[in-house]
Order: sequence, then C-alpha cells, then structure tokens
Amino acid sequence: MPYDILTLRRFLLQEYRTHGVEKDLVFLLEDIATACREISFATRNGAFSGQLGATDSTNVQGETQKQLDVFANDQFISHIRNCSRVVALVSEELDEVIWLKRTATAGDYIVYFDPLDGSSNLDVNLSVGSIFSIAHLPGRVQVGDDKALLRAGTDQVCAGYSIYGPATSLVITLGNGVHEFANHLGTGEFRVVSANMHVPEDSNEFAINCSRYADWDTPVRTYVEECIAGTEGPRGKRFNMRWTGSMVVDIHRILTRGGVFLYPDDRDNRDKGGKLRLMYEANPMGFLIEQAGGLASTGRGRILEIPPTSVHQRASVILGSKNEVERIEAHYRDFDAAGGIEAEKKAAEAEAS
Ligand code: AHM
Ligand code: MG
Repeated sequence: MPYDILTLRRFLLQEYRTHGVEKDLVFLLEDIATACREISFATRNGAFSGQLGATDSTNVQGETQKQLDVFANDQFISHIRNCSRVVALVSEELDEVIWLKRTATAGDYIVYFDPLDGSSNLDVNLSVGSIFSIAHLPGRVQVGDDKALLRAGTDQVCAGYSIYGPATSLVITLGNGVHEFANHLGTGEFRVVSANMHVPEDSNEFAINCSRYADWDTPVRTYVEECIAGTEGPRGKRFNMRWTGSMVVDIHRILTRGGVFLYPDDRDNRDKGGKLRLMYEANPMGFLIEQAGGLASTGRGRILEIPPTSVHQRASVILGSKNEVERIEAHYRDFDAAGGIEAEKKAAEAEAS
C-alpha cells in the first residue's frame, strides 16, 4: 500500500507555489477533471442509460453526432462555465463559439476542446477520450470577435486529455512536463501515476490508417514502406503497427512507450487541410508530445507554430518519437526539393502520354 498519494489537487497547488500557475487555472482544471469523471461514468453505463448510438444531428465537421458526443459536450460546458475567468469556449461539436463573459479582458482563458474523441469506437466498446487546450486572451477585445480566439499552439498555457479505457486517466501539461493521473475508483480522486512522462527518441512502432495508402504523398509512403520492409529494409529492424481510431489512445501509447502517429494531409483530404482539427486536437497533443521530449510536425514545420485562420481548421499531423519524426521531415524535404506534388503530377502525365 503506497503512502505517498499525490492527488491532482495537491499537484496543482504545488504547481501554483513553485511555477506560479494561476489559482483560477487550478480551479478550471479541477472543473475539467469533474467533467471527465462524469463522461467516464456515462461511457461505462451507456448501454444501461440508453446513451449509446447516434443522434439525428450532425456537427460542424459534417459528422453524425453520437448521444455521448452531445452529453460530453454538455458536461464540458456546464463545468467549465463555473470558472469566471473563462471568456470563450470552442468545441468540436459546436459550429459557433460560446462567449461566456460580457467583457473580454486580457488574460481571460479560452478553452478549446474535443469532448469525446474517437467516438466512432463507442458502439464497439473501445477506448475513447476527451482533449482540451487552454490559452490566454492576449488583450481586451470585443465580445463576439472570434478572430481574437485564433491563438497559435505556442500560446497554450495548458493542454491535456482524459482517456476512458480500462482505467480512466487524466494527462496534463502546464508547460513543466507531462503528468498522468489515474482516477481512483472509490474516492474519485485523480492521483499521479506517471510524473514527467517521456517519449523515447527512437521507436519501432508506428500508427497510421493504412487504408489511405493510395492517397498518401510520397514522403509518407516512403516512411511506411521503410518500416514494413523489416530487417531486410533500410531500417534494418522490424516495426510494429497500431491504429486504434482514437487519437487519445494512440497518443497515450506513444507517451507511455514511444512511437509515431501520423494523420497527414493526403490527396483525399487536402482540400479540407487534413483530417484532424488544429485547435482542439493537433495543438494540445503537440504541446503534450513536445513537453515529453517528442516532436509535433506537419511534415514541413512545427504544428504549434501554425498561424490559425479559423477555430475549426484542420492540420496535417505527425507526432511522436524525435528521431522518427525527423526522418519523416527529411523525406518531405527531399520530396519538396525534387519539385513536390507538381513535379510528380507532371512526370505521371508525361508517362501516360
Ligand atoms: P473525431 O474527433 O471525430 O472522433 O475524429 C478524430 C479521430 C481520431 O481520434 C482518430 O485518430 C481519427 O479520427 C480516426 O480516423 P479514421 O476513421 O480515418 O481512422
Ligand atoms: Mg472528436
């Protein structure tokens, strides 16, 4: 029986004392943790409460909403609005931004969240999660001016996710490392189980939806082909592949034992800018991965430095072990130096004629 129990509350108070984390941010994180506990309970009881299955509505992404997507979104909003310094909320499930205050002041919090990521996994009883990101409003702005919410990933003051798996965990960064808190059944407390998580620099595990192979750009194909060539290929070792369909789960695995996660833009999704959303998927996960010693790239640059142009915009996402991400970036550089997509198109046209 361990005697040293570090609860989320005690951890946050330590952060307040040692790193000057604001008290309101401590309260806000406790409210988010409560929302996550509610969502965890609801996902476990979905079959009994009649909450499994779809609604007849679609979200801004054009995806059918599950009942639990809607429930999770409501939980985030109800709990977060307890914090009087939160000025605005951006949710994957809502077309419009929710402005909570009458006057928007510098230093107010903006919270971006995906209330239930990977929700297509719910009906088959696979793990899902919630993702969130918090930034400061930089100055006094007019309430309703959504442009003021377009903060780059480098402006995040906190990011995290909750994973609803065999155990429910909360993983957060406040810019001083990444820490995992497991939810203790009985007391309901979140307690530290992994302090200062670290993504190993090297790995032999990759995560990508291989059914999109035909749409990938050459750099991604080259990387995956090198991996699956095994001991006979240029990497000289066997690789393992994992893809859960829940970004939270794939990123949690990478934070735990390393690896690389790819959802790049490709021929099929390029018009939309990729698949995953910048403000509440790519940025928070990028912040966490960087804080744990990994890299977060689009293939051509740092995710956290993407200048946002819309609250629901998408991004190309490559996250994980440093040496693997750098290798993929090198493939992109070689590809671009040879003329990139345009050069490939021309070569294909010339061959066909
Ligand atoms: P969601 O936010 O609508 O749940 O979509 C995001 C999910 C990620 O969790 C996951 O990595 C990806 O979409 C799965 O995509 P695919 O269906 O192409 O495998
Ligand atoms: Mg989602």
